[in-house]
Formats: sequence, C-alpha cells, structure tokens
Amino acid sequence: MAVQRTFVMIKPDGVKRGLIGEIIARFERKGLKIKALKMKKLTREEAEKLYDIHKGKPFFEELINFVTSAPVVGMVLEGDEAVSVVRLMIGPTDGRKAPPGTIRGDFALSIGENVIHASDSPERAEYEIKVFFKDDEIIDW
Ligand code: RTP
Ligand code: MG
Repeated sequence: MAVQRTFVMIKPDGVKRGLIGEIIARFERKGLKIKALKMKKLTREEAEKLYDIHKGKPFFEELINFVTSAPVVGMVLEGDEAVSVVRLMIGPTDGRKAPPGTIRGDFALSIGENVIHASDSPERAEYEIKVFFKDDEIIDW
C-alpha cells in the first residue's frame, strides 16, 4: 500500500458555478482524507508557479488569466495511490472527451475551463502543496 498526498484545486469556473460541495463530496465518499482546505484568490505569481511547466505554451497566458480571475479552492488529499486515483476521478483535460462519471466528464465542456486541477505525480504534488499552503495549514490527523 502506497499512501500518497495530492494537490487538488477547484478552478474559478467550478467555484462560480457552485460546484465546491459536489466536488468535495465525491472525494470524501471515495475515502480520501482531507488534510488541508482553503479558498483563495491566486496572485499572478502563485498561478505562474503552479503552472510553471506550461510557461511558453500557447495557452499559458489564457490559463494564468483564467485561474486568477476569481477564487479557487485548494485541498490536500491523502490516501492509497491518491495521485492516480484522483486523476482518474477528474478525467482527461478536455471536458468534451472526458467520460461521464468523471468530474470533468460530468461538469466541463471545454479544454481550458475544465473545473478542476490535480497533480500528475507525487513530486509535483509536494511542489504544488508548497505553493498553495503554509506548513501549519496542513493538519496531521
Ligand atoms: P491540470 O494541470 O489543470 O490538472 O490539467 P491537466 O493536467 O489535465 O492538463 P495540462 O496539460 O496540465 O494543462 C493545464 C491546464 O491548462 C489549460 N489548457 N488549455 N487551450 C488549451 O489547449 C489548453 N490546454 C490546456 C487547462 O485548464 C488545463 O487543465
Ligand atoms: Mg497538469
């Protein structure tokens, strides 16, 4: 059993559409443990750090403008194989191609405004958690 932590962020479209509760409920029902939870409006610097791997890509500016346009809700989720489990639950990037039953498949119809972000590796998760949370905001329980 490999217990992992992952970072999840409900994007501005998810917050504005009132999907916070629906999304958190899915992770709770799955059995993932919420170790940290916070709403905030990302600064440009924070957004650029979170998405540093996409710097230089054609969609980068649009992505940074989008994720800083309204509040987001970030969380640290812990559980067995949490990184891949959560990626499966959110579905592929393009909401039009994401299977029904996944979060993007059920709630997104776009590749850019796709409701939610999740880390794609344990190493990225630790990096992204540090960008979003202070150490004392993560609860050991
Ligand atoms: P995320 O990082 O947000 O969890 O999404 P992902 O791994 O499924 O997709 P990634 O390739 O990392 O892209 C990051 C986010 O950039 C926006 N995007 N727009 N217009 C486009 O072609 C395009 N491609 C990506 C999306 O918001 C995507 O989630
Ligand atoms: Mg990604």
